[in-house]
Amino acid sequence: CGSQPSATNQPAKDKKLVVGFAQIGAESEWRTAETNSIKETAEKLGVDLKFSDAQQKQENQIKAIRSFIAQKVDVIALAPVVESGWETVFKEAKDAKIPIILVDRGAKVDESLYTTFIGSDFIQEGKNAAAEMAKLLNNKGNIVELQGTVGASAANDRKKGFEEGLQAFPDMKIIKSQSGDFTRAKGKEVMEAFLKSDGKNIQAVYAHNDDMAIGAIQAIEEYGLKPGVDIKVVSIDGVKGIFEAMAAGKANVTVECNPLLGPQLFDAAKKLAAGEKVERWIKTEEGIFRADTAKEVLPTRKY
Ligand code: GYE
Repeated sequence: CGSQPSATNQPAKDKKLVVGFAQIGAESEWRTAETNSIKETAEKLGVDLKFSDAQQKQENQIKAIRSFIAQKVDVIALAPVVESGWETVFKEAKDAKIPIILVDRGAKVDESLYTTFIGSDFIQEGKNAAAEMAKLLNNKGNIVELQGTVGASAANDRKKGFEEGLQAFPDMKIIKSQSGDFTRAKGKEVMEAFLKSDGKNIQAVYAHNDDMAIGAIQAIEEYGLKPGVDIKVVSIDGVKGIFEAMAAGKANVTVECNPLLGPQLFDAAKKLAAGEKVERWIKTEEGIFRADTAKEVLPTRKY
């Protein structure tokens, strides 16, 4: 007796890190790339990843978080589908002493309820999109906006940043703005409605992600106009699909938003599990890509 090995006897450093990740769903090329990055990195590092797909529903993400708490994971990560409504479940995780990491989208909660946000500056992305739009339109024209998921930080802040950017250009106006839920199908549907009601008056479309822009491009073509020429197209993400559209002259600019967050996520999770501190906001370097270099850049894109 006494020599029986037990998990609790093992030194902490040999224990596998257990991370629960509550993903939003698979609404875009971007999100699929992020999911792949997280799964591949976990596998490579030997992390025990508990992955849950919420199919765009906050209630499913909340259920997943509660199940991670019940399973006593080391760290909980999530991409909050919307910004609000997290207070209660985050407190439950805090009471269970499980650190929370926000991945790619923000949450409006007391800062003590999560450890870090890993992701992009959406306001800056919106500002960059506005500056690019101004160049394409020679500072003048009517823009329609395809917003992301209602209530998502990525939609709220990309809208805010773009509007702030437009303040310097009084002759550029957003004449219509509606959510396309970050998907191609909805982006197309909303763009069709915009074109139907005011097609002759639209000089440009600003889409909060590339997928909706790709949907809008189809709508513009079906309407009989040339996307990228008659109606300029500016969007955010930098997925391969938009590089293909830019190379074909159908889209003009994409503002990059990096989805390959697996390495940063597990680096932070490891530190937190070891009781170390991490930065409140872990940012990534991101560029702006225009149609003129799309062909040449496309083969180097990783997502
Ligand atoms: O831009 C969009 C996705 O949260 C930053 O969500 C992310 C956004 C991304 O569906 O394509």
